[in-house]
Amino acid sequence: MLPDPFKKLNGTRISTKSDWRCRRAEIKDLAEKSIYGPKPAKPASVTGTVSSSNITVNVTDQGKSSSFSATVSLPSGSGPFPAIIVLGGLGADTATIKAAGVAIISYDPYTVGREGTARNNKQGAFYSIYGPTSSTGLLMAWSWGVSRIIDVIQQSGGNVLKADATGVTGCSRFGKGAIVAGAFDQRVALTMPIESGSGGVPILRGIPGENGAQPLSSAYTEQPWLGDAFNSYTGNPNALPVDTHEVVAMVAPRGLFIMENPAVDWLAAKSGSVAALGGAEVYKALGVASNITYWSDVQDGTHCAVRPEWKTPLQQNIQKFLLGTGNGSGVIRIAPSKSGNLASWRDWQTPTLSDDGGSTTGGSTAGTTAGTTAGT
Ligand code: MCU
Repeated sequence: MLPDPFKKLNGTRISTKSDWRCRRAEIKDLAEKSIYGPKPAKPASVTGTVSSSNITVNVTDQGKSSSFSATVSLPSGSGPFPAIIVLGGLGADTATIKAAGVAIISYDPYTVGREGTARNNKQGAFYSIYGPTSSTGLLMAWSWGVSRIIDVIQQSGGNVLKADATGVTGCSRFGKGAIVAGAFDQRVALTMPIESGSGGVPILRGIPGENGAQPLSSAYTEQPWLGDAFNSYTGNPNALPVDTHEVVAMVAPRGLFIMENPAVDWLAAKSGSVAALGGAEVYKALGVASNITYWSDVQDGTHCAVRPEWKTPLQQNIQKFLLGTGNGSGVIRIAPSKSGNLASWRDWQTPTLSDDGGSTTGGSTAGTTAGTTAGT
């Protein structure tokens, strides 16, 4: 059974919308401790520059420094522009994004957390500061890099890129990074993981029972994506104090567009649908069901293909959460071949949360940056 996202550690269930902020902080803590490893608090110093072609980031924390950069590609027209941070360059429909008037920030996550290293010798700009034996996995290191890019954009004065309209996307291993980046920084206005597979959106409890899905032990060992602490759960995800439906829910009330591929069993789209449906219950309880879209009903089975089915929902999500020009409703469109059943995974029901004047549930992009995880 999936943990009850509405039940606090003290055993009581939340009753108001603004209670979600406290519960989200609990989920954040549990997810760091058991799945991803800790995300350090905002560093002592972050500096950098934003130009029409480049973003530089310099970080100092705990007496150590490191730097990385990302490239910028502006759409036509005059700025400042919203921007989408594309992790790793795979799968993103950059033509549609730019045609919508949104800049692309091409971010190479490997500069911040390299692959191909042993767990006790992690490398990259994150580990130069927090140490090669840090227990934090690459996905969280990559997400820390996203947060530092947003720090620099916010400090830049907003002439080139808008400070309050940043999205994040990526496919495959970078889809795993995209959901973590959006869940762990409340300043991300639109989160769009693509075909993220095991260790990404799909419920961890569902993967052992899903035909052909990448086993948890494989996701743990293939690269140090997940935190070292996840080692004790690869054979027993039922012991986890959280699951990814709650990571999905951490994005609420902000924009979330999950894309999955039903043709490749390895990608665990059935467990992905359960994570989305479970997380959508939190969106519903907060009164923002229309802010989450899940779409796995696609024709082309090529991993990380740019797909025609996703073009319109991509445009609608951009309009609603980055441009502030649209109010499209969310869509849940699950491929029949990879359709999970939330009812068989939960023994909790979704409460009616009362309004209490809290700011946790801001409708689109406005008002959603407040939260205990902002800026970390
Ligand atoms: C879905 O993401 C991964 C998958 O977890 C790996 O097993 C496989 O090697 O690579 C996928 C990927 O990142 O493809 C680009």
